[in-house]
Amino acid sequence: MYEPKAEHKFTFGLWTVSNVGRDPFGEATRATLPPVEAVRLLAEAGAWGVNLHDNDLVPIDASAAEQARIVREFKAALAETGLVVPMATTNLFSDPAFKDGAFTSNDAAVRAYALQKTMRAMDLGAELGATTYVFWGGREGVESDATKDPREALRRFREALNFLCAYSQDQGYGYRFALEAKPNEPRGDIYLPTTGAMLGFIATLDQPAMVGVNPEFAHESMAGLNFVHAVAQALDAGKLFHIDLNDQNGGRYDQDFRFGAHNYKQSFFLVKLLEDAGYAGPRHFDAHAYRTEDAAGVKDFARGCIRSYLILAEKARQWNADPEIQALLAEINAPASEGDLLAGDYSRSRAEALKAQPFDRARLGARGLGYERLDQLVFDLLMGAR
Ligand code: GCO
Ligand code: MN
Ligand code: MN
Repeated sequence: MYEPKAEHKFTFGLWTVSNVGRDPFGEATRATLPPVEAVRLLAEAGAWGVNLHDNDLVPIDASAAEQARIVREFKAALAETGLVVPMATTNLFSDPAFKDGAFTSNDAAVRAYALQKTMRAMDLGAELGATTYVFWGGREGVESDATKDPREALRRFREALNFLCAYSQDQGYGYRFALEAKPNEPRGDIYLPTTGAMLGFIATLDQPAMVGVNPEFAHESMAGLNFVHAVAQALDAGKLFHIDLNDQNGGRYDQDFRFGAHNYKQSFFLVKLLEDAGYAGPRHFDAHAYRTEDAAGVKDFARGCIRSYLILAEKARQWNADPEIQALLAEINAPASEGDLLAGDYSRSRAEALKAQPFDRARLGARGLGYERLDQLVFDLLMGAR
């Protein structure tokens, strides 16, 4: 019942299962997992695909010959396991060159290097078959606004994306870009901190149709926002090109927990939203195992992400088929006793009729909505008491 299928498009970043458990206070707790082994682990865990930053696969200082060998071995592992690479991205945050940003750095040479590194990473991604290219501007921010004019930063970021859209077209790569927002960490403040901000920014680009978003559960949660609403807005705008699934306990450090680890209820409504909307893109997990885990725990983590999603998808099906729940929903959305006053487009006569319509305000305000009963049914359903 909870078997992953290709149609679910479950993917993981190479960096997720290869995370060695290092944090700002402590060293690695696990051995580095070579990319080829990560692919095998993901295949065993039931993944459909694997995504990567350029340097997850090819070290930043690798020679051309080393790159060729690494890519050859990686492709062999993909062929052996059947995994695909639907998404690629650039590491524009680890190297000290990017300490003050990549595309928004004050240093024009850093900005140029960021463009070069991204074009090369796009070449690599295209070679591996990726069709989505993610932009997460982890270092695109400040600790102090004394250091950078935020309007100038937006202008620089826009110029870089316009250039790279044109590069993708010029090369015939057919990429769709997906912008990933995060409010902070590693910078004190990161520009364009939410999915909503990204959606507004996309409209200012040369080729907005090529660009969408990659919302992440943890990131919207860190900003204190409702992730389900952010994803709904992206869907509504036709811009949900990719999604980063994980979990997070409120506005803490970026926890990147296993999907379903913390927010059962929001995760349920998220899965229900994606399933009901017929979202056809990859269901990508951007999370990592607790620092306490060894290699076996990492596999438990990957299996857990997939299993939690599938269990919640099954719960969403139950919700949609439950007569009591559906009756309550029908009641909530029942037509007004005055008849359908909202049908049709604007016309002067409709406006006049609506202005003249008497409303029993007291009755509207006094009516109980039954939401307590409905919301308790969510709990009952999720806890298996239904
Ligand atoms: C983070 C981000 C990253 C990005 C990744 C791909 O908070 O570290 O979520 O994991 O998703 O760099 O762009
Ligand atoms: Mn993250
Ligand atoms: Mn992410």
